[in-house]
Formats: sequence, structure tokens, C-alpha cells
Amino acid sequence: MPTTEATDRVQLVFSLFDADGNGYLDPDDFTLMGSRVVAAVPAAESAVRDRLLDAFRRYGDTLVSELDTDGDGRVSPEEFTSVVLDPERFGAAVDEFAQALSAMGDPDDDGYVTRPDFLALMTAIGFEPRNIEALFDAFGPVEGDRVSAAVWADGIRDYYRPDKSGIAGDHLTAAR
Ligand SMILES: [Ca+2]
Ligand SMILES: [Ca+2]
Repeated sequence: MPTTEATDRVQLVFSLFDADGNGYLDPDDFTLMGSRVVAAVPAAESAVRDRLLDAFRRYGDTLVSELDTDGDGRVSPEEFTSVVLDPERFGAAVDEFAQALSAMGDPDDDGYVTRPDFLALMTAIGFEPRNIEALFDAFGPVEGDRVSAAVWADGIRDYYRPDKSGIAGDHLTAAR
């Protein structure tokens, strides 16, 4: 059984990914969220934006096709939770997502994510600003108020681990 914290984390992500709020995930949700996130990426050139938008669409298509176990073209909360919290089935997809998202937060590719970039991206995804700040602090910012993109990517992997509790990512599910 997943920990309570793991279930809370995954339920939060489901509610944010359901960008149109209809209770299911489908490819349209990811197009919508992709455009929000891309708009938030600081100083992104149009070629970069197009690539990110494409990445989001592809991610949505992959996610929906992998998680839609009953084949109705959309992902229910039950389908989401059961697959996402199974590292054997979903570990590779989380890995890919962790790399892509942390790279988005590091537009100059120096291996670090600044606090403003982190806040902009995570706010666009829909997390609470106060919780985002707490998460950033938990990642242990270094000089220049930056966190390592690799630390963030590891944090994303931990976020989907069913056996984890008391991790940095638990700041995101703190009460509003
Ligand atoms: Ca939806
Ligand atoms: Ca389904």
C-alpha cells in the first residue's frame, strides 16, 4: 500500500493535470496546461516555446495511452493512481518527465534553476506559491538562490515513489 503522503501527492497532481476540471485526464488537458506553462517560461524564444509545447502534447498523449487501462480515451483518478504509484510500470515515464521539467526550469542550461524560474513554472502548473517556496527551500538552494536541476529531478522521482513520506515534495500538499 502507498503511504498516505504518496496518495496525497498523486491526487494533487491529478487535480492539477485535469486542466479543464472535468474529472478526467485527456490530451486536451495537456495542450491547455502546456500553453500555460510555456507562457510562464521566462525569456523563452518562440522556437523554444514551440518545442516545449510539443513536448507537453507528446507527454499528454503518452500519459493518456499508458494510463487509460479501460480504453475509453481518458484517464480516471483510479487509473491514474494505480499506474503512477507503480514504479515498475511508470518509473521510466516519471524519469522522462523529471528530466524534461527540470530542463524547462534551466533555460540557460547551466545546471541550476533560479527561484523566479522555479516559481514561474510551478505556479503555471498550479501549485500554491507558498508551498512552492517551501519546496525550493527544502531542496537546499546554493549561492545565488538557485537549486541544482539534478536535485529537482530527483525530487520529482521521489514524489512518485509509493513508499516515500516526509520528503521535500510533501511541502506541495501542505494545506492551503
Ligand atoms: Ca480533463
Ligand atoms: Ca480510462
